[in-house]
Amino acid sequence: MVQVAHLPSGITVADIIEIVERDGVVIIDDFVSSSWLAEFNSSVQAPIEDYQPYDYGEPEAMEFLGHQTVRLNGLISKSSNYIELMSDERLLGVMDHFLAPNCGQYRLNSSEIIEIHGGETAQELHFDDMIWPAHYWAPDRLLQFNVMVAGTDFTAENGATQVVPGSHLWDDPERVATPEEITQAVMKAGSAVLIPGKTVHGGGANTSGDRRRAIVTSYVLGWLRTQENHFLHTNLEQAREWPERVRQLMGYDLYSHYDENMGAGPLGYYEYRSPAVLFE
Ligand SMILES: O=C(O)CCC(=O)C(=O)O
Ligand SMILES: [Fe+2]
Repeated sequence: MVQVAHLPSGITVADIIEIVERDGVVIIDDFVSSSWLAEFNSSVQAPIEDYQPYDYGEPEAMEFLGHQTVRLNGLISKSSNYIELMSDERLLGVMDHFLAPNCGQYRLNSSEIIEIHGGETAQELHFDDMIWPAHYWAPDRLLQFNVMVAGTDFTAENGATQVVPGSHLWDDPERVATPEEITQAVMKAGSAVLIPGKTVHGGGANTSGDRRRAIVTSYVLGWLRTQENHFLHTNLEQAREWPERVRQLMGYDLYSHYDENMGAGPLGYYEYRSPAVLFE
């Protein structure tokens, strides 16, 4: 049976890259410490309990985003230790390899809680790059890269992400995975599954009733619009407290990148200058 490879937490960035290039997915066991996870989980518990189910409008959107699934954004404003996760050196090393060649400066695409509750059905299998037309213009260029840390154990019964190893290399965007090609990212709380934007995946069905919490961090090419509007989830006072690298990842900077293969920018002006002037 097809399975997702597991790597231990002390692994090098080069080893992570090798497996992601081969399989299009990898799990890193014990990616965050239990103390980090306990602190994060306690910070987001209240917003999760306050969550009001939202009518996303179209039935297809409801089906995709889930009828029994809590979805929240803006994690940097919900938990003070989220900064450590989004700027984790191992993750940035992986993004330097997979995203930087297509942009120069990648940034945070979205930060999400996806908590699947009992009775949720399996999400339609998909790949995340499909949301930008640029995927169809240049299908071989990676646009986005998703990292899901397990906030609770991910089990086959509580909705562990379904994933199709090898699908990142498929030529045919219409190809449908056979049941034998699909597996699940079963992992312990604190582990992480890495899923780049061309790999076919989807949330699993929750038949156990135990909540399945994912802490999602995704990165995107710096010249694409981010899925989450970070500027509405944060403000300048908060941004002044962040390290410069975090401000850049959050989009409080000027995007500008020119080399012999690619030019893009400047994008994201503040009064014709870099937003960096606000932090001097
Ligand atoms: O919750 C999951 O396991 C995956 C969710 C997902 O892929 C998505 O919403 O795009
Ligand atoms: Fe997805």
